[in-house]
Amino acid sequence: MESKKNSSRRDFLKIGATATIALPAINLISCKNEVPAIEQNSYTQLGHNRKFPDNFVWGTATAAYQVEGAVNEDGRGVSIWDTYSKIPGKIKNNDNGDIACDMYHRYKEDVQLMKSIHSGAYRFSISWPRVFPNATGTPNPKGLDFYNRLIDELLANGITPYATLYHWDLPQILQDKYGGWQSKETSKAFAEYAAYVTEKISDRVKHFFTLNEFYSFTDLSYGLGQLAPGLKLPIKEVAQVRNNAVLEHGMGLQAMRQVAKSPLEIGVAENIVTAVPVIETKENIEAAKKATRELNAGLLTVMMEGKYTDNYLNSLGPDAPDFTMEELNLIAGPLDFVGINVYLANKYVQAGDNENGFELIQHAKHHPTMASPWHMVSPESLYWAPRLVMELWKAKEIYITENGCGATDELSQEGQVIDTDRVMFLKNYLTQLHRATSEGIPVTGYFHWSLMDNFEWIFGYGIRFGLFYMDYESLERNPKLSAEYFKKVAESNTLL
Ligand code: GBH
Repeated sequence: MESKKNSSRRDFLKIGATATIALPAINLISCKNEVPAIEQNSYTQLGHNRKFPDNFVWGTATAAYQVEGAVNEDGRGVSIWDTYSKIPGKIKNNDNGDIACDMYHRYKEDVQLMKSIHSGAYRFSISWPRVFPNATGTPNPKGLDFYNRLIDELLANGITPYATLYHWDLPQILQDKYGGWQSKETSKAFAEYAAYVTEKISDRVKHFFTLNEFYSFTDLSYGLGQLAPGLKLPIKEVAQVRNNAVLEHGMGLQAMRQVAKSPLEIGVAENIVTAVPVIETKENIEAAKKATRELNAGLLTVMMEGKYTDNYLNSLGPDAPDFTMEELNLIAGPLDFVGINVYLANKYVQAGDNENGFELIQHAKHHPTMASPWHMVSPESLYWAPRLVMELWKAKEIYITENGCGATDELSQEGQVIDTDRVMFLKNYLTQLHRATSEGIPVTGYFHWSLMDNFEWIFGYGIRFGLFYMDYESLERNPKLSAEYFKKVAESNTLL
């Protein structure tokens, strides 16, 4: 018989077969409203339409090195992140991705987690050194098999796979032989790998991202020394690394189209430098547009326009990269959509009485941040980033390929994670996304970063980005309150 105590608990979050968390009797959390009740909430009464467009894609995202673990299994080669994370002092607590979430073995359970929160799409990345342990040459069939199993499992559960071909885990051999992205040899190798994977999986996967976050794996990795391989090269070399990275994207794109089994949708997943008008006047909006173009000149702008801006080349002067017209044409190969990772307003902007027509404004000293020190709270970024991409480059289809926040979540003794910070974050950011879609800005889908807590690069396992809490000892996954929030939004396709 159910004890009185249990039956008085007013709610259970039923998320997946493995995870049911009981909520306390007190009315702390309003998750009782079933979906139809949404129609009666105060916003609809006020006449606001809180629906997202029909067929809006609600998904979750992860990346290979951050979740898979199994780094020495089935013939996987070494990546620069294996090497870098083993250098003492580089990663908080000297954590590494050897085990991570062990998704390599637990992917079936994880697909059920997705299903349980109505994540209708899943953005994952393919580990290049799993598929080609030596970067090129003879593929390792067991490596690709893992992705075949994962894709089949997703499709069997009605979840659309979105594959990213590169999320920073460069085969170490390319770093050793050519200095990684310092050489166009790496761009060529990527095209070979991208074509191979596309040929093998494009019978089932229709959406691809070439590379994730150019700025991170170029500037932050080769210029500022923060991410693997941790180099601090002079600006001329960094500008060349950027050029090689966008070239790699272009070469990959071309190679992928040639081998595709059916028409594919291919795009990028770029952490656009987001400029937000500090006060939304006409002049400041115009300024934010100009700033967006210049702040992304070496990466997204050249991919969209097929040329570097005059400002970019002039400001680099003798440090400008070597490139040819033919390369520029490849770099600007047509995309089916633009994917942007949006976490924050990197810069606030106002109109400026200067040559550029804009001024960048520093964030105030105590501008609030989420748990990651870089993560300035700025929900308007999720409106302005897609709006300016649409206005600047006439993008017809835009995906938010990542958005989310880190927190120092804790599992209570009752097995709950009440992450009010993440729920607050999501409500505010999604309000701005809704503003965008209701104005007709063509955002097709939203991928939450991340499905579950994982290896947060140099921050190790200390900062958690998941909708599911990971117990790194038992590898048990537990839904957080934010998982419930995501689920309700996704299943009703409505802002809550
Ligand atoms: C994304 O990067 C990544 O694609 C993803 O893998 C990652 O887990 C997720 O976001 C959360 O971070 O503190 O000055 O060294 C988001 C963009 C670029 C933000 C690198 C953090 C480090 C800044 N990131 N940046 S710093």
